[in-house]
Amino acid sequence: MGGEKSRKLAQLDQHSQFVTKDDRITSDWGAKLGNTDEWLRVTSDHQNGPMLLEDSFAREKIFRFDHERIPERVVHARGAGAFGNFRLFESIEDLTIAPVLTDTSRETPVFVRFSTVQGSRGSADTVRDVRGFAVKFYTQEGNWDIVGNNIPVFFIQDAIKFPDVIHAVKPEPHNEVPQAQTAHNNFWDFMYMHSEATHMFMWAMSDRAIPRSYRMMQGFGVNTFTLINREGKRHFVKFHFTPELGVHSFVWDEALKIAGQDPDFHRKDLYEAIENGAYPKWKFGVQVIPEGQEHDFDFDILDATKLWPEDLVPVRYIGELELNRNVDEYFTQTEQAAFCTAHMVPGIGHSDDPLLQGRSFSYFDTQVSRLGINWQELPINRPVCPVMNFNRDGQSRHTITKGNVNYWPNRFEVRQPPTADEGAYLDPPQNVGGIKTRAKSAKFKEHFNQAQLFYNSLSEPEKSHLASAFSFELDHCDDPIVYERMSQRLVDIDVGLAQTVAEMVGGPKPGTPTRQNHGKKASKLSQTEFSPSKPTIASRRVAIIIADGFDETVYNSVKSALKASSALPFTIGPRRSEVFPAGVPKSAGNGVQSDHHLEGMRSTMFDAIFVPGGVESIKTLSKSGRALHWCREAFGHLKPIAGTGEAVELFKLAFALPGIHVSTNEQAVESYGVVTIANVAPESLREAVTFAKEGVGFF
Ligand code: HDD
Repeated sequence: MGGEKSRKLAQLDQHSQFVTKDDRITSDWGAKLGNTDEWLRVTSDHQNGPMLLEDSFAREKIFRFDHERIPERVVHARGAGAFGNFRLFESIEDLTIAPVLTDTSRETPVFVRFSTVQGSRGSADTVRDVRGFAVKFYTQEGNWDIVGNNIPVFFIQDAIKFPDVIHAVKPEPHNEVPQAQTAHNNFWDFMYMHSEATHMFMWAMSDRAIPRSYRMMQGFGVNTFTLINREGKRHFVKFHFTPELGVHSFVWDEALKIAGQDPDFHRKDLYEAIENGAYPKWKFGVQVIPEGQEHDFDFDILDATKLWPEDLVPVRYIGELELNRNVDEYFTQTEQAAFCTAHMVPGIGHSDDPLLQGRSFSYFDTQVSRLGINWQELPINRPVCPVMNFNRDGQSRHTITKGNVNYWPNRFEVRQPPTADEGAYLDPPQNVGGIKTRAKSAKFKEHFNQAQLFYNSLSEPEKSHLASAFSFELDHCDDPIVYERMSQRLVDIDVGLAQTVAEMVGGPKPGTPTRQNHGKKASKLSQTEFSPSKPTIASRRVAIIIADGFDETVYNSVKSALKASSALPFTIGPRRSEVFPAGVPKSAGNGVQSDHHLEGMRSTMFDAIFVPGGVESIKTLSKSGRALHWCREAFGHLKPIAGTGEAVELFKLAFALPGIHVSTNEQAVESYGVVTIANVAPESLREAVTFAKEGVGFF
């Protein structure tokens, strides 16, 4: 981030309080308190008397505690946020007058909040769900919010359906079950009854809904916005964020287990990466369609259940988003952060996308219920430019505005509306005609073409994961009408998929499709197309498993090689106290302090496993069911596994599977992601790390 504080961070400092040793406890009205541990009461040596209502210090403490919670977000309640910067490397002044998108000398401070949609505030991070990707740009012309997701389309076309889709996905009303899951009757009932959701549920069943990290997912504005240039010409636009680290997912078994083992996995991953200086970055791009060409497509460009295929409308990458600072306090910063799709700055505008227009009402309204009418005055939400108007008063108003008028026009001509030259927001004239009715244009009625396009464009492993996801989800639906109908619905996407799922979930043999698969594919829909520009294991977590008698030379060289590649090595031993290498007496100070023990952590917390040799160490690990499980589970989750020397024997035991080869000499052998070197030479160690880095599935 450099030494200099962004405008936003400097502004937040004005509202921050630092806790120091010199502080003394006071009441909220500032009076110093000598005892905050005992309620004032009538007492003697022999008897405890009643507590006194008079103790307003005690009452204040309890009263404040009683009111600590605010309503959680009705959707996207579970989330994590961080600060960063947006840098523009190419001006798009041909399209917009917004300096955030034209001034390449600027750095715009941002706050980004990632979230899951369905679960409540305390739910697990790794559930199958869409992820929110909300970006607040604190521009010098006002706050600009892109309130997006990691999936480019949405379940519904019209905002009026939002309460229905959210009621259907949230826990069922009679018993408030299940928490943070799509795997239940009501969700799939709605998906069937509402065929416009077909495209989106294909994405939601794909690997996109179980991201490895917030840092490894795309962000999309989803809705269609407009850009307005100096001539007042409008272009339709979609916003894209593409992660530098590539797009990666868990496998489902892993996501399920982590949800129990470490419900804060994504939150911690983001925090840890930023603390370690592995600042996540995304390229920022726009897809643009000039006004006048909006009818040239076989879908309506204002329909949020459709994407704009990149083969038709390429993404123009113009900037970069970097997150580089964790929040200081979760509540005041992440929980009180409030986004709104209506927050736009001059040069950026709405479109007639019927989802977007409804959203812009909803966000404003929900913030009032969560945070009160003066929510935009909260430090995290305040713009870095002046806010001047005659909106006044309301609960918890902070700003003291001096002067004796609070209306416009006024005789003093204070706070006049700015001219266009002074940077006023532009509403370019738009020709609007039609019939007032509750209907949308004809192209909104087509719901299957892009669902097929998405499915056809996936790689074979992605397709197979998708079939497994449907099989899992519909297995959790116990109302036959739900899984039977859904099995049939899939026929209209792909007959093979429908057959596999119907068989797994006990649906009827799928009938004839009402439409054939058009067979078309598009680029940039499969996540396999988003490999990092530079392959890297930076910020990846690698477990080094040891027991007493491990090979210290190998351990040290692999650990330092991993560190040199900016990976995060963790030593896992049979206990968290010292573990002793071969050839040293077991006395304090001779060993290695492990970071965790084999029972305290599981393979699911790591991206890769390395096991150094050592006769005694491998003997112990080979007898440990848990150690063997670590290796097998990591293998099952398709993780790179490497071992040297005697570790080859451990792997032979763990992976007694046909087709897995382990090395018997000094050559590194890679078989199904397992890298082994039996007779290790120091130079091959470097090779092992390089091997893992360049070839064996870290990316
Ligand atoms: Fe929404 C929150 C993303 C449709 C109503 N939404 C919310 C958040 C994200 C999205 C990322 C969390 C923001 C944060 O971190 O505080 N929502 C989307 C996307 C949509 C979408 C990408 C489709 C393109 N949303 C949508 C509709 C409506 C809402 C159609 C209502 C008509 N969304 C809300 C809300 C929330 C919200 C109820 C809950 C908390 C909040 O706004 O601040 O107003």
